[in-house]
Amino acid sequence: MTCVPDATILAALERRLGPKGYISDPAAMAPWLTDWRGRVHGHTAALLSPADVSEVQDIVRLAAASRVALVPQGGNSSMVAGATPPADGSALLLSLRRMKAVRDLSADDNIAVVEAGVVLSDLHLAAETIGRRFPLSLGAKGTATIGGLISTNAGGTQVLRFGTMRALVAGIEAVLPSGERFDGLSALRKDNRGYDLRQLLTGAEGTLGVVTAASLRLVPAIGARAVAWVGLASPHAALRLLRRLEAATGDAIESFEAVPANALAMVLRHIPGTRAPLSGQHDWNILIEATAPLGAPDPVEQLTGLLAAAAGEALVADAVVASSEAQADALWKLRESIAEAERIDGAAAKHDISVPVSDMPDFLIEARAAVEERFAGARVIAFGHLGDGNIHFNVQPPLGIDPKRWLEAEGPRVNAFVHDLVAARSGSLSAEHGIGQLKLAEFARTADPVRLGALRAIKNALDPLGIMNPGKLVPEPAP
Ligand code: 2HG
Ligand code: ZN
Repeated sequence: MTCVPDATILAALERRLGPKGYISDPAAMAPWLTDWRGRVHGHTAALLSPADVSEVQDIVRLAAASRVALVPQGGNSSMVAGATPPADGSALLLSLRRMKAVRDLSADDNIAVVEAGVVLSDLHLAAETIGRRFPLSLGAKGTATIGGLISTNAGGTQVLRFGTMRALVAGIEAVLPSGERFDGLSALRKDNRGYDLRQLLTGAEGTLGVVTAASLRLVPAIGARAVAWVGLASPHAALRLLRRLEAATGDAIESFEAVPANALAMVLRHIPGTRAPLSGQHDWNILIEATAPLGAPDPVEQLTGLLAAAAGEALVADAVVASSEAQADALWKLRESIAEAERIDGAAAKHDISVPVSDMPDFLIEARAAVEERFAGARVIAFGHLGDGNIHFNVQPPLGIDPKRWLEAEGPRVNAFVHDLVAARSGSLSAEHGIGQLKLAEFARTADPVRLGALRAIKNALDPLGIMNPGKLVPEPAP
């Protein structure tokens, strides 16, 4: 059990961190106390914003001595309220946003060493300055921070070729729950000294310590890219197209993102400046990005030819390949705005699920029909990372019904129904957003007890006082 922070620890923290690092003004804290979707509201006595690792160590030491819980936070764009403190004020919020130094960029090592508060789009720009690229990207790139991306093992729209954050973390610096600094920043390509602490801390959602910096893998800069928007009849046709494009282009295909007709319509309705890329309506749309290294032939011609051939065989109904960077950006905006458009559209039961890639087309058709039959009027918006077998299978309330009340009444049943369909295909109820607090109950309900037991054993070994982000990721054993 942790303790509510008392006046003694608050005064000690205020002394140590000074006015920039210790914030207790409710108005200044307010934006960081509600999750991105506005579903969960937290409360805290203070927002701690350390400037360097030694300040993080002192915060953790003081918290451990008083058994006060800490909730680490980056850009506050968690989809599962993983960085929102509890409503009872029992935890302190630990923001890493002031720690935003790019400590090193090495073209020889293909490595960037950056602090946890660096925003993803700033890392993209920093890598460009040495002719390299950081290949992970997602809609929230302007706010998501490296610490948060690591702590949630973020995915995004470029995972197909380079993997999730896990594959890109070459080294980590973290403050462990004891207050000790773990220096694992050395970006060794080979290192077999047993359990990999870098990987343990990646995806740990701040429950095993505070990630303060990381060494991240860079890849060669892009010479040119081809971005296409394809209309087709089914997810089965889409998957066949993906495999055909991969076979023809080697590893040039970096993104293969599915956008059903209803998701596209929602973006066009809510996001200013967007317009439909194809003249007709298609049940399914795919956003494809293919890249070529510097000096290699432009991929536009090859992708155009491959899509024309696929259209000749009726695999593709219609397609457009962007003829300028501005057009390519406009196509990407359609895909990257879905989450924002859905947020504007209203509350939904969100499911970030994965099944084996080859099962996903059947799952999409069958699960949608099953949900719509079981929950009359419910509307399924299922979009995302088809090439990774990861779809955001979101369920909107029936029209004409108070959405909040419907979700309160039916949400838990909808979640269980969808997650059981996923489990029947040996899938995961969290492909990329993590467990946080919003998936905790369903994780506890559906997870193999062996997995839960191992998770709890690791958590207890590293954080015996339970001060690191309690109530997230690791379900409590049933009483
Ligand atoms: C995406 O792929 C994000 O756009 C958000 O992971 C998904 O809002 C969602 O459900
Ligand atoms: Zn996603």
